[in-house]
Amino acid sequence: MGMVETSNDAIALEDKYGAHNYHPLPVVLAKGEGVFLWDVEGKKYYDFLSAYSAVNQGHCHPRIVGALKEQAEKLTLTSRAFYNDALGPYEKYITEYFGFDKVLPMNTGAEAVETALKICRKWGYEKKGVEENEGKIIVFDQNFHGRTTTIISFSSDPDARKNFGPFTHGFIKIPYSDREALEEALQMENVVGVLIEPIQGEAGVNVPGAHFLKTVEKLCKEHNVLFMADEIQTGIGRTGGLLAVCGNCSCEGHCERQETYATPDVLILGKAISGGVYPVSAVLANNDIMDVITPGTHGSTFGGNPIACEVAMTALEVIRDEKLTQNARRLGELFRERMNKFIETSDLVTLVRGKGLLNAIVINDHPSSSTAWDICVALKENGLLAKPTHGNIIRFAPPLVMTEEQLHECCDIIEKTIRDFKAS
Ligand code: IF1
Repeated sequence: MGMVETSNDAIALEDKYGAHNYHPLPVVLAKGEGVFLWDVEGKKYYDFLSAYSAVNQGHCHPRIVGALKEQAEKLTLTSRAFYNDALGPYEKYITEYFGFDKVLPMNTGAEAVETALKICRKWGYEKKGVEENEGKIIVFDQNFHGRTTTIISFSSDPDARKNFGPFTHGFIKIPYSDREALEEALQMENVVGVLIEPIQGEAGVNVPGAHFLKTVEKLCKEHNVLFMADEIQTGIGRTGGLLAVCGNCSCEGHCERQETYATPDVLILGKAISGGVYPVSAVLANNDIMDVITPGTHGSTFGGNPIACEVAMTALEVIRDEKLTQNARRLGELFRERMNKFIETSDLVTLVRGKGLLNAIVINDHPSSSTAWDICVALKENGLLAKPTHGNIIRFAPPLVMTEEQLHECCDIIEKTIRDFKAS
């Protein structure tokens, strides 16, 4: 219904009728399956973005789409004015899956972050005894937590903030992965929480110091402050652990991460929690924190709807059944190994960094240059889709269902494209 004949038709329609809040790569996708995408003209691509880590389970995973279709023919939405038969089982499933007492179901990532901020403030006033409206939450430079007015109030990205004021007060911004700065900020009055991405995605896949997250956990405990982990992009197997922060990774037995495990007080999830099939997000916490939320203090029309519940349970089952966390860890190591070898021979790429299958390469050009973008256009011509984050950094994040053989083929494409690349 309403499909377009050509890619150019689609681009023209979006240009004329759609707000210009994005500058997409010039490719129009019409079909997705596993690690592959096809454009309107039928050209096939490897997906190396995974819709910013929402499609960890691969495009149109049959089990997840099946859950969507089955529930859609039964009951789609009741609102929370009434109970439904899907929400309770989902709440039990997801709280046991991640090891928390309770979940507050929402829809988008930003909504989940906003929910966590509200819970943290309310906890600060009602449990920690901070004076109402005086609560402060520590955040980090180069953070990305969404696009709502409160969230951009503590963004350090001028494009995200310009002319959207006035902003929400109560946030202290400090350098990422900086223990001294965190210790100093925690000396301040009325601090009620710390909000952190375990790896900063949009900032260019900034991986913190090995023990930094453990330090955040320890210092938050010492100062009776809530440690809130935004795992919307890093969670659900993406970084080679079930979560980037904490010990619930699904590798059997003791791996090298034991000593660096950190368990947050508040866990924020989104994106791949539904495998990219449906907007689902969630905030998890234990009873002593979540019980500040009482009837009428928070809500959402679609939050916890039956489709979201069935889709999310299936999407999380797939992560376990197909051992996608372990696959991400193994393939991530292979990818960085190949890229590091390639970097020795290329003066266009200076660095590869990341964890699991959330990686980025740094292009040896000024952040304001178009080189990273031009390389992504060349990659597209060669059948691989990726997009720069900031300026000269290209993020590489394929679906976690990728095979070793496919990964090597993608590395071949990336290396060939960059080797043949001539600055325009
Ligand atoms: C865009 C990237 C940006 C997120 C983390 C919360 C949210 C996101 C760690 C909000 C969303 C998306 C949003 C999208 C591009 C992408 C993104 F980091 F993933 F690349 F922008 F920074 N926390 N990230 O990554 O979730 O409300 O979008 O469901 O806004 O351009 P959302």
